[in-house]
Amino acid sequence: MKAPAKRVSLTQHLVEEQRLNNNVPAELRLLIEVVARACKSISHAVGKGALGEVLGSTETENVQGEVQKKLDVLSNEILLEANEWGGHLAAMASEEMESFHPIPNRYPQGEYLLLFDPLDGSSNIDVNVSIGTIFSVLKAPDGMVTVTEQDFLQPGVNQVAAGYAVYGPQTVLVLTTGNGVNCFTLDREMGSWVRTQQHIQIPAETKEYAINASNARHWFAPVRRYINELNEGKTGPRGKDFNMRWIASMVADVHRILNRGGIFMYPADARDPGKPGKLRLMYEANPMAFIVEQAGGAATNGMQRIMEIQPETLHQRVAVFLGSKNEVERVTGYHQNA
Ligand code: P6P
Repeated sequence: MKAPAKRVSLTQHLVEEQRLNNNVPAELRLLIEVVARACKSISHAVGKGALGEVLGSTETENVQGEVQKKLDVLSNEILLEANEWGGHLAAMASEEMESFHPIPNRYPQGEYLLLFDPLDGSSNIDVNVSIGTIFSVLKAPDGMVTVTEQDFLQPGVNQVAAGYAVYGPQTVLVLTTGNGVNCFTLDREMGSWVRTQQHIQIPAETKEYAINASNARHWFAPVRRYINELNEGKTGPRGKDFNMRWIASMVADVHRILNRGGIFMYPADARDPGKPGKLRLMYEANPMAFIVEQAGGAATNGMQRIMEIQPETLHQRVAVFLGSKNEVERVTGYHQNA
């Protein structure tokens, strides 16, 4: 009888990464393991649903002016409490908090900055559709003593790690530390993350696209041209039919694209010409761009690589086109040549 494949845990994977690529020093390994443990706790809370009295909204709004779901607040608290004491972080920033969260004086300050969207896709919580956590890791600037917001404002190419968890039919954790993308599935019986996919590669070609089509009348010309060509299918310039998916949960849409190709788009549009898009650069677009590029895909704001954008504010928004390289390059070309 064939012996079962050896299961590799997240910890073993991180130790192997350090040995092979010297890109996961002990403090970073601790950081990633603490975040992964916090995602297990969030998955547990999410999984309770109505039984856990965690559904529904609070009476508060976050810095984005969005009504906070109870699970938004709980997930944020889980990540803050899990990461405060370990000595690996200098500070944290979250979609749910206006300013960054310094490590309390009673704990040692580390050399990393952690940014996260604690629960992405909140509008799906109460209807039992996949949601998730997105995180990005930067190194604090050399010589930094007291953290300021400016220390967070680094381009995405400076990320040393990025990942997301999807709380869906399975709970999975997708992670890059700069040497490819791996996926871990939560073994709920053992409470451990088990590596289930190695070096994921996004197909360069695809027949699937993701965009909120209800905004079509607001799109600018390059997006209208690109989507119209997809919708013309075999009879149009693309010469093949395309399919559309929109889960309204970035983690779920990106996970599908990572596994079978596709392009995810949240463009700027005429509703608010001064607003470059809905998604946030520092803790949604940058980590997802890092993961997608490490998986052989591409990620732009329509004009340039997302990871080369120099941030100006912690919660700034950005247009997002990411996924299968050939499609992202095509729609980016339409913008650049508009
Ligand atoms: P819309 C969730 O609120 C989110 O930030 C992303 O996860 C998702 O892709 C997008 O917004 C959905 O936006 O406008 O379609 O509801």
